[in-house]
Amino acid sequence: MAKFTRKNAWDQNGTFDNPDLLWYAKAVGVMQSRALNDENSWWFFAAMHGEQMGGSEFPNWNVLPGLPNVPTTPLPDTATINKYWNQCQHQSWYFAPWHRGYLIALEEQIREAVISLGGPADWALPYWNYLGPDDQYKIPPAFTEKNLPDGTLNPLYVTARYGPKNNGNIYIEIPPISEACQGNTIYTGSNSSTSLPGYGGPETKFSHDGRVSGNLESNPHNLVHVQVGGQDGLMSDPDSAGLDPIFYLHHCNIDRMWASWNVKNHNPINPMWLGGPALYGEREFIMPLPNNKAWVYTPGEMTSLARLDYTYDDLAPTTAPLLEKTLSQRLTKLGAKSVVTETLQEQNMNLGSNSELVGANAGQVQIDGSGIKTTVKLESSSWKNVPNSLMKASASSLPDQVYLQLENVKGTKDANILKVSVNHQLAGHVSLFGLRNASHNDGHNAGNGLTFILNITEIIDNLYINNKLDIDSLDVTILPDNAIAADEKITVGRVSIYREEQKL
Ligand SMILES: [Cu+2]
Repeated sequence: MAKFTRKNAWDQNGTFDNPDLLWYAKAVGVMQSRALNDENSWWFFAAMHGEQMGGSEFPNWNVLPGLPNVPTTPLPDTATINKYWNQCQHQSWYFAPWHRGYLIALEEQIREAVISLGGPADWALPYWNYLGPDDQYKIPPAFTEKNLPDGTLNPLYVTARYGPKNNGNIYIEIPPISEACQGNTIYTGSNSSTSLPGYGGPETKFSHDGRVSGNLESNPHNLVHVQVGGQDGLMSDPDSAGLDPIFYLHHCNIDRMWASWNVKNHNPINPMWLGGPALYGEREFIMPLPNNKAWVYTPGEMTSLARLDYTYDDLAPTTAPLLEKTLSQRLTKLGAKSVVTETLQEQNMNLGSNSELVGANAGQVQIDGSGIKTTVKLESSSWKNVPNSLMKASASSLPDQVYLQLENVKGTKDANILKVSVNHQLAGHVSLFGLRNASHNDGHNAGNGLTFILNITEIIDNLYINNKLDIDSLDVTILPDNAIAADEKITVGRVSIYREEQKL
């Protein structure tokens, strides 16, 4: 039996009647009362996720609005900063395991504070399951109360948290937010149930700001961040997100989804994933523990909840569609006589190794508030493989998958969501969480921006069924969810289309 069980924050209606939330609030207050240079402080923990809001001086939080009152002094020494701060892993296959270790370290700090206040010794971090039934899509009410039941200020209350409509009403929208990624069967790579780059993300080195998010990271993770934070909210940027106490309940749910996915599916066995970025000669994952010891961990040590001595009250796999069923449905729709009865083999491919560019637009476009439309020219010699594969589709000759890419998207703010359509059919929503960092010239990613991959296979199938695939171009529209400020510029380097062969 695991020592600690993480439970649903919406128990007791998500109010302070839920003891997990009341003790969390009080303990967050304890951590917030410590100085920035104290490794056990709330501020130090947020800075470990990230703190580079602009400029080059540590930490760059002086631009942040409202509660909590975030200190920017006194600083730890430079060696401590370089060892601990700006560690979070994004757009990477390390996303899930790095955040698991981060949550464990924060949970130990909070539990220590809970115990010091006379609370339960088995306190565990609650999760916010925004995809659960009834009112759970709303932020638990304990986070929006200005005061605790005893009348003191509520440390869970944050002013810079604006919600999807920027009016302070905090909830997430379903759709576009979904648990569809839970139907994936491959951590890195693709198959008929897993879109590129895979459930857990692409193979990377240490990736504090990267290029392509994995499917769990894209949706729900990135979308939830931006919808909770809204324009300029703490949650909308990785370099301020760790300051908002709801952050850890969001990540606890992402961690729970990963654990639930592992009931049926396995993590990478690649030694470079298991060993982590230290194997590339880069920074190791390291967290301060309450006993003033430093804890170094690897992704390989994060794969078993039992070994980490915690569990969740609910790890039931989701109802996301099974691979064989979806592929059979697709073949039937395309008119194939036979359906798939065997289980597909896993193709553990790296991004793009089995795909071919079939078209691109003229080049860089700038997104404005009313959205843009761009035409993707299709290269007839390579494009014709797509209708051919759909025509021949059968259980022994699988039809192609087709992807749309928004390449090298750059900008100065993370708080937006782009709605992408192809020939007037919705291709998907992408969250710009991480955009600012990925666009910095001094970032790890050399300022190349973010790249988004959208699976548009169903749109192409529908065009084929309606005899509309004999075409030389596709129209792509990109529409922002929120207004774009006059001083803000969002550009897309190129819009491209790829086909990917499927193998049995
Ligand atoms: Cu996050």
